[in-house]
Amino acid sequence: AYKFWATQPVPQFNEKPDTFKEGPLRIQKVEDISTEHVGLALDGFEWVLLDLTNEKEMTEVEDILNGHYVEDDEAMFRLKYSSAVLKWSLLSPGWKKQWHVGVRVNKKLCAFISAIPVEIRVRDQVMHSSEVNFLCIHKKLRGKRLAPVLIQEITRVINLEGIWQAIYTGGVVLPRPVSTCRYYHRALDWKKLYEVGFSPLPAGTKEAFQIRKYKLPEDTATRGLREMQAKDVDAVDNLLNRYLKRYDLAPVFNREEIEHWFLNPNDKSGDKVVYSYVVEDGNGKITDFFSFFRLESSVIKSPKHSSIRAGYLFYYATEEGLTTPVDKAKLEKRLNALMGDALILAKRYKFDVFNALSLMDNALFLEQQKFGPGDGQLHYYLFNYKAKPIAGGVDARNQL
Ligand code: YNC
Ligand code: MG
Repeated sequence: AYKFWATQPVPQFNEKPDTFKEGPLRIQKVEDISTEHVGLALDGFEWVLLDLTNEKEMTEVEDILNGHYVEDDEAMFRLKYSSAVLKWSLLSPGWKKQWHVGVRVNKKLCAFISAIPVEIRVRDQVMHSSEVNFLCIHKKLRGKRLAPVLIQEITRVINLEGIWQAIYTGGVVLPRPVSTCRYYHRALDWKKLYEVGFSPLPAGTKEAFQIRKYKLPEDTATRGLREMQAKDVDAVDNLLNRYLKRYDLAPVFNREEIEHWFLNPNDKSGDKVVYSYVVEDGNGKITDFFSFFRLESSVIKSPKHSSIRAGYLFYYATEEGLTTPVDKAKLEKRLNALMGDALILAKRYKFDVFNALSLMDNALFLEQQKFGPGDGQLHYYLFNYKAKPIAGGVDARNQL
């Protein structure tokens, strides 16, 4: 098992994680990294770089992902990436064209893998790192050991930039998760979710009861809540980076990243990708922040609906979590107030469902806000960095 992963600088399953000495597994120099492509070993296949600022090439990436990317176990839904979402997630600060890697055969894009530069902190260690995502192989080319070749190629081009670590996630179990989260879902349009086969009708309940259960107020309740604006970037930068120190695994954002990840401009359709809110108190101080992003799923089998519009809880922060010591009851109350408002806003913006992972402080509100556990798990991995298991760690971008 794990013929490929056994050869990589990742902790293996036969090791005892509580004895891990934390740090890199392999030390290399840029001079030692090959400047030649990894061999493709398949006739007629060639490496290409995708220019995602070019509309035609962006469409090619959209097409391969929309046809062949992640599905649920029963193949009822498949994540659907608009160019606006892909621009947001792949053209983030410091992006490099060399990290948007494809394979073509007869000119047709048949595989893709990508990375963005990120700063990640594991406990006390802050690292210039990379986040690898959108590994995708055409359905007809599965099982041909192409994935390890793509992974080695992206490793090579990341290493050429002097970066030796990566964070990545997946639904599959590989050597060896540093953290594992569960997906939770909160119905906003229960009836539609029921019609597409996403939400069941629990035994002994009626449709009307379910619809009533998930009904939300029209208006938000938190005083001082408003949309985040450009003038809030410094305050959010400060608040969020302080709040993220609560966790053992977290990104460190710079100002430019705060702007990018939370103030993304509208796409052409006028439909925003990321929704960010702050709470401003009477003295003009930003005390709270939350955000969520939009990602559709194609409904593969329903005659009535073709897609689900999902909101994903992204980052949040509150001064209530930054007192010493933290008053758990106050934090819980505040997060419930904020998340209740996030749900109301998501409903207002016509989302069908609101998703969150069991990370950060989400355990404090998931149940109360009527989230239910999903089937899906998300495993977090670190490449070339051995770390003891981490609970509640976070890089929320990995939901993309
Ligand atoms: C996976 N998701 O175990 P062993 S997530 C990593 N991530 O290797 P083949 C995976 N490895 O077991 P196929 C993986 N899935 O022999 C499978 N593998 O050691 C391993 N699905 O290769 C697998 N996207 O080519 C096995 O497999 C080997 O043709 C088998 O292709 C797999 O983006 C895949 O779920 C996933 O498109 C591409 O099934 C294909 O089946 C597909 O025979 C639908 O591969 C879409 C999908 C994955 C989403 C994601 C994160 C990717 C992270 C990759 C690892 C990055 C490491 C860090 C590199 C940078 C380092 C620096 C610095
Ligand atoms: Mg393959």
